[in-house]
Parts: sequence; structure tokens; C-alpha cells
Amino acid sequence: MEAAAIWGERWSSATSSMAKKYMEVASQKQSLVCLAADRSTMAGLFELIEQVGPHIAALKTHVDLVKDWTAEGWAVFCERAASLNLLIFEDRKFADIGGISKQQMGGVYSIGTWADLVTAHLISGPDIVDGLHAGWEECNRSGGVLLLAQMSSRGNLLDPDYTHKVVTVGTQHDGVFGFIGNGSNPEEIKTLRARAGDGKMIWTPGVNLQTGDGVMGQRYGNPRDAVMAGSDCIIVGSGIHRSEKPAESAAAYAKASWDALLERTGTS
Ligand code: 5BU
Repeated sequence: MEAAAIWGERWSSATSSMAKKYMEVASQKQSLVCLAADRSTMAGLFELIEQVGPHIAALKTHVDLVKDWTAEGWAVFCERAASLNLLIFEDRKFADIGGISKQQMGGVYSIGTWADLVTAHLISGPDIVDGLHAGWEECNRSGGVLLLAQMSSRGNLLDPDYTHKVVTVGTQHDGVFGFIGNGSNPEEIKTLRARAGDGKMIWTPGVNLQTGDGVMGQRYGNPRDAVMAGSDCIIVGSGIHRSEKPAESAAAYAKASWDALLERTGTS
């Protein structure tokens, strides 16, 4: 089935071409999984994407975790990710003023040259979104910004009033691909979805087939519950990369998320 038919309103209302690209890739792979590839060596990262590439739609990185990072090695890694039909998402959580955020898209890691998506806090005001897009323009590329509207970690300071403000600004800006929601709490995702409407993506970390508390304040909700509540992408890290069989685990998350999307949209 075509992506447009599967995604329905989310497809027809999407304000960002990158969102349509994601929905197409997810439909081809039958997976709403973004792998949080939190490994600290290049070899570990390559091994992981070779194992799970067919089962995931996007690859989330923390480029500054990689101990043996080199520009050359990273370029090969990104090429491989692209050939596995993965969107590349640097979870940088930018938070500075617009002009500095623009410069931070360059620098040592040159994030603007390889990332399709980045995360940002809106704490410094709306110009951060324009700054990040200016960073992509400098590299003759385009991308999408995911604003942190909620977080999955306990005790975070993104209260409902703050979430509401982020969504009010974010829904008005075409450069905003969507919002990060709290994958550990379906009620919070539902509230976020009601405010965000169909024009923006909601991607959710804090998802694991084993729900409950994780390490250092992380919290986990179930993949199906997150998608049924309005999430368009489940961000899964340790549930896959710490598994004894990463490919099997990735396939299980793919199935849970895809089945839930078909159920949500009545296309199963
Ligand atoms: P985990 O192993 O599935 O817990 O990994 C979660 C990933 O999602 C990790 O890379 C975090 O940086 C990221 N994350 C998160 O856990 N919670 C949040 O609110 C945000 C990002 Br934003």
C-alpha cells in the first residue's frame, strides 16, 4: 500500500517534505523504528547498522559519544546508512541563540553536512529553528528540526505549560519537522498529539518492550501504546543495541510499531 493511503491525514497535512520522506521510508520498511545507536566506537556502530538496517527507518546518533571518531570514517558510515535507506538524525539537543546554533551545525562534526534531522530545545526562543536551517543552507542541504516538547526522563522540567508553548510556536513554523514526546507515557503523548494536530510528526524516546524504569531516571513505555497514542516513530536504544540478538529485537519493535500504525489508521 502507498504511504499516502497508510498515513492518511498525517500525510496530507504534513508541512515538511522530510516528514513525507520519513513516512515513505517507514512504509517501505514496514517499521516506525528509529534506532538510538548509542555505541562508542565506529566498529560498534557499523556492526549495529549492518545487523538491524533492514528493520529500522531512521538512525539516531550522538556523534560526540564516538571515541575513535574521524571525519573520514563518519562519512563512510553516513554513506552506508543512506544506502540502507535510513534517515540520519543527530540528537544534538541544540539550545543556544540562533546565530550560534547555525555555527554549531558546522564546526568539528559538521552536522549540517550529514544530518537530515536534529533535535533542539526552544528555551532560547524561536530563532534557533531559523539558525539551524541557515546551518543546513550553508552546506547546500535541507533538514528538519524536532523540538523537545516533552522528555522521557523523570523529573524533567518540561511541564504541560512549557509543552503547550513549544507546540504553539512549532506548529506555526515550516522548518519544524515535529516534536519529541514522552514515549513512556501514552497520556502525555495523547495530549501532545491533540495540540500538535496532524501537520507535525511526534517521535518518542523512552520506549521498550520491557516497560518500567531504566537506568539513571529513564522511563519506558510500550511501543504499541506509544503509536496508538499518536507517536509516529518509536526511538529505541538499549532495547535493540543491548539485546543479545539485535536483528531479532529490531524486527520485533518494527512489527509492534507497524501493526499499531495500521490499527490506528484502520488500514490493517
Ligand atoms: P534507550 O537506551 O532506549 O533508553 O535510549 C534512548 C535514547 O533516546 C538516548 O539516545 C537518549 O539520548 C534519547 N532520548 C531520551 O531517552 N529521552 C528524551 O527525552 C530524549 C532523547 Br529528547
